[in-house]
Amino acid sequence: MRNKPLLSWVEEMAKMCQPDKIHWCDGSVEEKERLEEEAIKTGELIRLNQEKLPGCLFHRTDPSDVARTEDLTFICTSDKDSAGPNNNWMSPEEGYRKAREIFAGSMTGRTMYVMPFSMGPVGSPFAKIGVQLTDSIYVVLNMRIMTRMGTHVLDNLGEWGEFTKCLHGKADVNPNRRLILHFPEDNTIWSVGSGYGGNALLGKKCLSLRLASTIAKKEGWLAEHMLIMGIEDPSGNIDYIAAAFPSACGKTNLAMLIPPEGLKKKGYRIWTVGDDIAWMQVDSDGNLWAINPEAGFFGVAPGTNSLTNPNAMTAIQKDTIYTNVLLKPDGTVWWEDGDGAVPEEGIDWLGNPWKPGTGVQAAHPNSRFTAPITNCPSISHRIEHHHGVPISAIVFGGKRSHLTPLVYEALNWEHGVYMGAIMASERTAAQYGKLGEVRRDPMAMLPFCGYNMADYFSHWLDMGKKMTNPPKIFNVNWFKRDDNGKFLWPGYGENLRVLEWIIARCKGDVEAKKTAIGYLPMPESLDLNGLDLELEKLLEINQQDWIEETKAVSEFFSTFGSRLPQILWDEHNALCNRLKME
Ligand code: TSX
Ligand code: MN
Repeated sequence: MRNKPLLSWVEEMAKMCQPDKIHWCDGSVEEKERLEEEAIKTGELIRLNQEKLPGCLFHRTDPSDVARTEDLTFICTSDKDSAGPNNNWMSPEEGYRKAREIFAGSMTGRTMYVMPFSMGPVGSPFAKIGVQLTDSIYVVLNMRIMTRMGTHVLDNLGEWGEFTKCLHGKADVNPNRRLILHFPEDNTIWSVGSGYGGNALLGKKCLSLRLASTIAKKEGWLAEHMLIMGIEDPSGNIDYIAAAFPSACGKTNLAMLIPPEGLKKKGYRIWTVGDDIAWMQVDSDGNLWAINPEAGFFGVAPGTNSLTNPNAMTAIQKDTIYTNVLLKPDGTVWWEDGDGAVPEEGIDWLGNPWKPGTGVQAAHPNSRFTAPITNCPSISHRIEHHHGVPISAIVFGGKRSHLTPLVYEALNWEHGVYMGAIMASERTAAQYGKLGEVRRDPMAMLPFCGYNMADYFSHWLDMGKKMTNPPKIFNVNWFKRDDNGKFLWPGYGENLRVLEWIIARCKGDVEAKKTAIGYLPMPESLDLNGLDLELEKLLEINQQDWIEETKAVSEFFSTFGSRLPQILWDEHNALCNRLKME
């Protein structure tokens, strides 16, 4: 190890946390096996049935530590306004002081692990290096799946290479002594008091979205909460799309979509590049290129089954870490809306004996699997490409039971940015809050944009000017319902029919109908072979509903004050006028 700033930082952090030992992770299989043994001995991990689930492990988090804690997540910048109304803010001095009190001596009797990791293929011009310190073996084993981790990253870092300083400690896992702090001015993340994925795997939301979005604005690229997938057409050509949806809209399912029989026969195939995060840069060809900075899936288990996502089910049969699911007597796992019959008994996510029909959840609704992307049958062969994949279309979406049509296309880049900025989704029963309540979530980045979202919108507008061949922008809604509450669209694999239209639009192969909200498909240009559905309703635009929506958008935009780019207000007023003229 030759990187002196890294050595002195590790020394300084160890002085504060007081671990008994410091272990530099090399990322090897031997190291993984040693750590597994150790964690199994202490009960931190349970080895699952190795015949049925080879290489798989099981973990329960503390019951008070099962999800990201947005109220304890802060952006620590010298200037409060640069964090924006979309973030909690703390001054860097206060952040360091409060967290230092919790970190001080918190690793006594434990080992501090030093993990060098790369977000993106090691050595890629897109990639960023981080070093995470943690006192949790569970976190080390998860990071080993989710990132490229080990000695080869140190070699790439060299003597003076820059890295994000990521400090994580479980301390006493007390919600009152929990802080997730981002210091963009110091390229530093401090997370203490939680062992849960989104709070503790610092390469994911903290680095790859909150810090990276700030860096991306400075450097002129995009760090987005998007899946990336390739759509191979019958001629063998692959078009790539990047898509952003709020949580619980099936992003992972879409990224691993299996074509329905008719389109499979036509010759369509899907290639998964990523299911959560996209880093996108303009290349010298004037196109937007994207990589997935991650190396694994940290997916929600409940609802994942062989009908909703067969590729994910295959991916999690080996070398997977399961968190907060039901443990069956045979050493396998189960969750609500999973595969197989409801088990007759098991141990629930709280560690208590469980039987069906008692009204008790078997798995926590936010229970997870951590699986290497290389396990996924639909993995893209471009996953290690240093320049990523060229993006033909950007797709936004949300759960809207009535308002937005199945699909529509932006009139141009600025209008597309407006479409992303007004994104919203309805809450479902699984989530807290009022049922059916509409929640704004621009570009699905509300909890993940590391700076003032008004400036983020400006950045998106600027990015459009840098591209000679920008992706076309679309909005989809798989969740439109009829007056009886029945879904109008079958969803899942059938969504490929919509993606086929999107790609055809990108190529200029089909005409579309210009409406007040954007371009809509001509009914005959969608391949609906074998489907029996009410297309008019799916493509309907209700003028009165849209006028109501524009009022809600005005209110939302106003929360950003004068910092909101005028161009978005111009787009907004233009939409209002088009709606009045209909
Ligand atoms: O993930 C989903 N997708 C994307 C798939 C590629 N889900 C699951 C909910 C979000 C986690 C969906 N649910 C989708 C969808 O496209 N669509 C729906 C709604 C729906 C649910 C059940 C049916 C149809 C639509 N069942 C029948 O039509 C029989
Ligand atoms: Mn996500």
